[in-house]
Amino acid sequence: MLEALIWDVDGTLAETERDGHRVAFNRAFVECGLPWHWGVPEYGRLLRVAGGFERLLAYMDERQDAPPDPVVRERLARSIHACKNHHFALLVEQGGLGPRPGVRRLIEQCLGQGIVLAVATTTSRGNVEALFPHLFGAQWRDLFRAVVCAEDAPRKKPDPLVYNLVLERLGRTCAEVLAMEDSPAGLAAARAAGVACLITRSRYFAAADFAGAAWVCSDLDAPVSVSGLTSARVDVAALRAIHARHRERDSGRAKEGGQGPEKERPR
Ligand code: XBP
Ligand code: MG
Repeated sequence: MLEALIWDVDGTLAETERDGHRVAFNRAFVECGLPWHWGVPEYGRLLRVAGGFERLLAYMDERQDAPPDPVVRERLARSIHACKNHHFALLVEQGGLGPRPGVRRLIEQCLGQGIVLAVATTTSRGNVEALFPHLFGAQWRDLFRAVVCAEDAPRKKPDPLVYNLVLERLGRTCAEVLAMEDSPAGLAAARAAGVACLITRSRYFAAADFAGAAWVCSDLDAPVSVSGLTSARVDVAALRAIHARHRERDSGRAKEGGQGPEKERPR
């Protein structure tokens, strides 16, 4: 039985990467006096690394002009990252990073039908606190039973830590919840925690392979047809049907002893 929905943030609740974090990183490079710049395609490549701090370290590994000393490198990454998050908050204030289609509607429908909501994100807590008032209003904290961020879960996605912490705080088992994600790392983290995962493709992962997802769609306002249920968009009934079918398949695979990769679900 579906009891809770766990939301990823970046790319799932809002398209924050290309015009948010990426722009903020570039402004931080300028402010820190660094001749670095992340264009749209390069940032898409760097997004394979979850976590802005880890992404900076991975980038420095590629740069001849990065400090050779690992301690100096880490200190530099921390100061760039803090500066970046300051610029991200300013960008959020300027507007333009609104919720993705269907997000507000589905959140209201879930709350109205007793589905508990939570957040499992790799992003820094400060970014959630900057973004969420603009997505959900000043009372956003009332919407989510648990909000687990980078500071709570230092091992970033695809590590399942963030999902396991949310399950613990909700007091729920992995069989009772559904994750909403946009990236392969997010899908892998949810699946490693035993959680069924619905994918809403974000810009940077429009063509990614999401084998193992319970459902893949372009966004939450896309039609759903699953187990005899058809719906004009992803609503609570669709979530329940997607979750139930995935649990049946998961238990079926467990009985056969196989973990064979599933075919990606059609839109
Ligand atoms: C996506 C990430 C984050 C953001 C940047 O998080 O990987 O690192 O790109 O945020 P999500 P930070 O799990 O919400 O998709 O710089 O704070 O890490
Ligand atoms: Mg994401």
